[in-house]
Amino acid sequence: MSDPTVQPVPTAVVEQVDAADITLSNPKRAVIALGSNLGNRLETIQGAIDLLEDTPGVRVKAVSPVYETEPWGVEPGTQPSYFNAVVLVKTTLPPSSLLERGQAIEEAFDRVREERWGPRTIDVDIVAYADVVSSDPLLTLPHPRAHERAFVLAPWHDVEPEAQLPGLGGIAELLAGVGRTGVAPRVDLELRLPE
Ligand code: A4P
Ligand code: MG
Repeated sequence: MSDPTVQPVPTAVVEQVDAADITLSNPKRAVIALGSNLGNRLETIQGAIDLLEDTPGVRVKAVSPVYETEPWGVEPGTQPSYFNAVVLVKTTLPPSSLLERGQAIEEAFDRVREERWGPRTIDVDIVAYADVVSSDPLLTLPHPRAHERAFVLAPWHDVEPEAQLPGLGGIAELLAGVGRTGVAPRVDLELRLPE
């Protein structure tokens, strides 16, 4: 007779682990840069963070301080200053879906694309996804200009000082190389980690 204290082993559950389960139990880390220079910049960046957290398969793990930064890539004095921040996420979404979600969040804040590097309510850039390196113009990883931008490196460094940009080295060294000109922490302002 069988021993009633021995529980049956749920073999079916063990055997049914498939590729989707493996992805779900193996989230990747990604670094997302947020920038805004139109409208209520702080509120918009917080709204984008909250929408990221609301995304199935995305968890926001860290939110950087806010920096006020001089517009990069345009004539001085022709655009309002930016607020920039960086968030660290864990995600089960593949890079392409994370990009799509970022673009949907830009749409939600009525982002208008009229010119490259034009002013915007919100820009959602994927700075890095795990250690993926890709030159695909639709999603270049790491972001092709992140390593030369203090407005990405400074807030990222605050939340993850030991981080590396895949293929490009430590962000502390990269930040030391570019310097902090035009990038000032707004210690009077704070972004929240979604609950
Ligand atoms: N794309 C390719 N790789 C990526 C990636 N890693 N993350 C493609 C996000 N998008 C990526 O982007 C254009 C296309 O880039 C997308 O369709 C996507 O498939 P966009 O957001 O439509 O246009 P954009 O942002 O005007 O162009 P671009 O070249 O991405 O601009 P950047 O480099 O993002 O620069 N100054 C300050 N102080 N702070 C800023 O935040 N941002 C910019 C925008 C310029 N100056 C700034 C700031
Ligand atoms: Mg962009």
